[in-house]
Amino acid sequence: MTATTDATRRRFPDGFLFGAATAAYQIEGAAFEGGRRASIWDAFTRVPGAVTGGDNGDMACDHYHRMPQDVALMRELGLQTYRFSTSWARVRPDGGPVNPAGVDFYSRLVDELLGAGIKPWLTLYHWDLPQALEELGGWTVRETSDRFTEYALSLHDALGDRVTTWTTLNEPWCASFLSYTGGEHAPGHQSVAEGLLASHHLLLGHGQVVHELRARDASLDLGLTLNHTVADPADPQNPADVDAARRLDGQFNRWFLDPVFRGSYPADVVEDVRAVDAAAVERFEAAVHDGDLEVIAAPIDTLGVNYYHGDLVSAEPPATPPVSGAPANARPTRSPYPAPDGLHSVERGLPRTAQNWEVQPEGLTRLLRRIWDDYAAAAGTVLAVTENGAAYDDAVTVDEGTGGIRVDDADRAEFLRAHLAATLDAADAGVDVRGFFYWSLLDNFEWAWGYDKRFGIVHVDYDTQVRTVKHSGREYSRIIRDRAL
Ligand code: PNW
Repeated sequence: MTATTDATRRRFPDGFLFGAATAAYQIEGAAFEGGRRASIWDAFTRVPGAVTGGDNGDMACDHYHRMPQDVALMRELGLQTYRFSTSWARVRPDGGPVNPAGVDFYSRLVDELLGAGIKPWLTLYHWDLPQALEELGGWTVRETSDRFTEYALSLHDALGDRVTTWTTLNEPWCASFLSYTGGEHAPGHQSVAEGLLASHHLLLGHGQVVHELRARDASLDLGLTLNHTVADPADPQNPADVDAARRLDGQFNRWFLDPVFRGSYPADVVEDVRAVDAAAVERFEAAVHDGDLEVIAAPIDTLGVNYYHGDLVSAEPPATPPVSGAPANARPTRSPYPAPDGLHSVERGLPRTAQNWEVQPEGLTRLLRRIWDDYAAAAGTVLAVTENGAAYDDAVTVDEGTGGIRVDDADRAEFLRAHLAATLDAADAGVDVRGFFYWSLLDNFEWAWGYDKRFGIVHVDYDTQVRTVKHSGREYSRIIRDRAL
């Protein structure tokens, strides 16, 4: 028996939704089946040194062929909602005409979920741009925003009668700066100007889709998901460190929050970037047409908040730099920040995950409170934690009794519990946060880290495709059943 009694347990608010998240390229496999064509990730995974182990998503978790069993597993876990993404390269291969087989897969997924009593939470863009569109300039060109809108509308044609929650973009910071400036993600470019242009065209596509879907059906729950950091100055008394924290917060958080909620890019960040690359800012400013920011600032119902960890930053390089949280792949990358000078991470002795990401649950409480106070409350937008999770080197043992395997991931269960508590702390402080999605349901293709890093509450054996619920999955199930910590 545990010491916790019913009276001391913390309950989640009525209506709070518990879920898990995945993304198409990370789990589906069947990369060239059912009419699907190449996405930028199919191309990028073939670039030598881009992904740990040379891994790719050709097979991944084979979810495309195992979807009904995977939904049955979600029902067994007691998930109330499932956040998944649709693959643009499956639905409109090459960015062109609709592929009926691709749409049909998502239609069957939605029916399967509804049949299991699980609410579908659909994300339109989780990074798998059709390679044919990349060859026309990808997100650096404005036309891609229009192609994105057509793609969204074709999915709404097919699923709009059954799917009510639509997220346009997952983490546009990753899809722009990590991909077109840092080069760590597809398409692997390393240009300040391209990162800026991509961020604008992603946001423009988001705004256009919100306008179009709203016009079709005013009852839809529309929004986007951003990833955030919590930037703290190493020495709060040192103005240079305080300024470094401002610049990191600006380039990571406010670059996306300000246009969506306030209809303008943060002027201080524009000037920071201009100081290091004036030509890039000129190209960006020319790409922002009159009226774009009104489109981008279309009111949204739900903001998805993805949180993994914060950053302690100093203006000067610290004596002992912390271990990097990026994969040590052979292909060189650069900083994803357009103005990276004087931004140095400082070690603060927090526990770390297998990716060297810090474990910092209280950061989630502060983040939710800050977004609520500074942006969402005034706009009438509610929040949901659309991703939070951790990679650990899971110890797999054979269960003598069943002959199956066991994964006793106490570290991940503790991570989950601590972040659920942090979410409740924010709710107690008055933040309207309506749900939590663990990342991820399944171990899967972890982008530049390949299959080397496992985030799942369900273990996947990549040789046999056998799924095994981990200890953390059983713990999550219990929490969902009790609606309490
Ligand atoms: C997010 N970074 O990705 C994504 O939405 C998921 O697809 C992914 O699997 C999950 O977090 C875990 O990584 C990120 O380098 C990938 O800062 C990399 C970074 C941030 C988010």
